[in-house]
Parts: sequence; structure tokens; C-alpha cells
Amino acid sequence: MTVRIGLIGPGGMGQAHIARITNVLFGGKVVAVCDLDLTRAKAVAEPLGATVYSEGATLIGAEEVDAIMVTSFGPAHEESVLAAIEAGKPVFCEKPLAPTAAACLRIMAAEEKAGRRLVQVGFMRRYDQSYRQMKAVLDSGEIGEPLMVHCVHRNPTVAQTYTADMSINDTAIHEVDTMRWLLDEEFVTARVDRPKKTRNRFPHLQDPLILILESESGVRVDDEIFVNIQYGYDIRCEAVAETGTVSLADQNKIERRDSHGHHNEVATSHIDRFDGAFTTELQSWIRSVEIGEASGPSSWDGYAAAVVCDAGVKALMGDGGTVAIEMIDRPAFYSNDASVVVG
Ligand code: ISE
Repeated sequence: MTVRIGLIGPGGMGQAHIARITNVLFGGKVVAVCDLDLTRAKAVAEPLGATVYSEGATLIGAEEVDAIMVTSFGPAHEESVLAAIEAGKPVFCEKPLAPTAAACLRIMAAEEKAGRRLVQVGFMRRYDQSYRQMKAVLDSGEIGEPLMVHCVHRNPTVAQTYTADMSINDTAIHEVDTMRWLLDEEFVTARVDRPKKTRNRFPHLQDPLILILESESGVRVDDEIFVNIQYGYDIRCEAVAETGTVSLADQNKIERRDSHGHHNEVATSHIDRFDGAFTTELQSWIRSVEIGEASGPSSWDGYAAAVVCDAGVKALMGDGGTVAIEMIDRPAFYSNDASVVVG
């Protein structure tokens, strides 16, 4: 069976997903594309022979579409995801599931009413080989209990439209999800430290910043977010446990030695750095649609990340104090969420 996919919002991420589905993955085909900008929708759809839609609801209802991908602007996600659930169609939604916890709760309520999991959220780091190996080491217990995790998330630069809160709810949200998954527990407090600001790029940003999270059992996670570091896309993570540490190894693809010295390549973007993770993530989603069994990050994960990010944004905008994170108990409907990769 070929899963016939309708994609809403063919911006940079959407186009990268389309290229991957078309050129790399098996079992899926993009048959419909929707964008308010019809010129862009046509430019993306034509080479695929896909149908162009200007209304998300019409694409979602189309008989030719089996499953939906939502890669539009975050605030537009809720409407599309709710419509897909209403139509009983599986939906892959890029992060964030929705920008507020309240919107994520509405999605969870709709999915629960539908009676089966239909939503997978695009937290691709769970599919990254190195993070998966880190998790296997921690889960084995061989280096004891994790006590601290030091994370670094650096982007070369961001657009002028990137607002101050996005350092948390668009960028740090990846560590929020990955750390919940890695440690298998929730966070209870958030705090933000504000180092000296870079002179590069925008005064409206606190760049860099350090988000500090504490988990239920007291594990301390610090996350350096620096979105205008200039030199490349650099992701680091070290977990410190009772009798050892485990960290992401350098992701460089080549090492060069010459008369100028010893150089490594640095990734340039998330699409580059997480290439393998995106491939596994989307292949896994297509497979889950084929077999009718949703897996991977769920609406609950989307909600939990949104709650932590809301607290992080409050801490960033506040006076430097610690903000309590309060979330609902995990509903039984989501208790069997597997962090497994299908296929
Ligand atoms: C972007 O939306 C992503 O998802 C990237 O992974 C992240 O590094 C970047 O900061 C975000 O803006």
C-alpha cells in the first residue's frame, strides 16, 4: 500500500519532508499540497503531480488523501490537527503541536473522543541514533542514576521575525522533549539565566540564554540556547550520572588535516545535523499509518512540552525567579505511548 499524503504548509520544513518522502523513503507519496500562497503551493505540487488546495479543510476531507502532514506556522497547527482527527485521518504535526498548553489539551480531548491515537508530533531527536544510544546507556543503569544534563543548542542565525519567546518555545522545546524522553520523567520548575548578550543580530532577543529545568526526582538540566552563534549548527549533550557520563559524540562528517591544522566540519542547519533522525522519523510515521498503529511522540508529549515551555517563557520574561511547572496527570488514554520506532 502507498500512503497518500496531503501536506499543509509547504515552507522550508514542509519542502524538506516532501523531498525526503519522494526521494528517500518508501511507502508514501505526497498527492496533495495546501498553502494560502497558491503560487508556492503550485510550484511545490507540480513536479510531484500533486493536487493543489487553498483550504486545509478541503485537503483533509479529500478522498484521495489517506494521511495529513502539518508543517504550517505553529499557531495554525491546531485547526488542521483537529480537522484531521475529526476526519479520522492520521496526522503528523511538526513541533510545536500548538503554541499553548490549552490548545494541546483541546487536541488531546478530540483524539480521546476519536478513541484512537492519530497524532504524531515532529520531535525528531528521539529518532537520532546518538540520543538513542545515550538513552540506552542511561536505561541500562550501568553508570547509575542521571543527576545532571548539560545541553547546548546553537543556531548560526535566525530571521528578524524570530521573537524573544521563540528561544524557548521554538528552539529549547527540542531539549524539553528530548530530556523528558531521555530521563523518563517530568519537569517541575524552570528558571532562565541571562548571560551577556551577543552584539550580533537582534537587541530584542536575550541571546544567549540558559534555561534551567529541574525534574521530579531532582535531575538538573541546563540548556544553553544561542541562536546567532554565526559559525554553524551545534548540538551537544552530556548526561552526568553517579558513576559515569554519557554524551553525544562530535557529529562531524569529516576531519581534515593539512598545513593549516586539523579541521572538522560543523553542521549548518537542523536539516543537515538531524538528517538521519528525520529519515527514521518519517519512515516510522509512514509505516505506522500503513499498519494503523500510531507511535512516536504523542499529543501528550506535545502538551507536556508546551507546559514546560510556557513556564520557561514566563521565567524569561520575569525577574529571574524560579517558575513552577504544573501539568495535568497523564491521561490513561496516553499511558501506553511507546517511545519505540516502528518499522
Ligand atoms: C527550528 O524551528 C528548529 O526546529 C530547529 O531544530 C531549531 O534548532 C531552531 O532553533 C528552530 O527555530
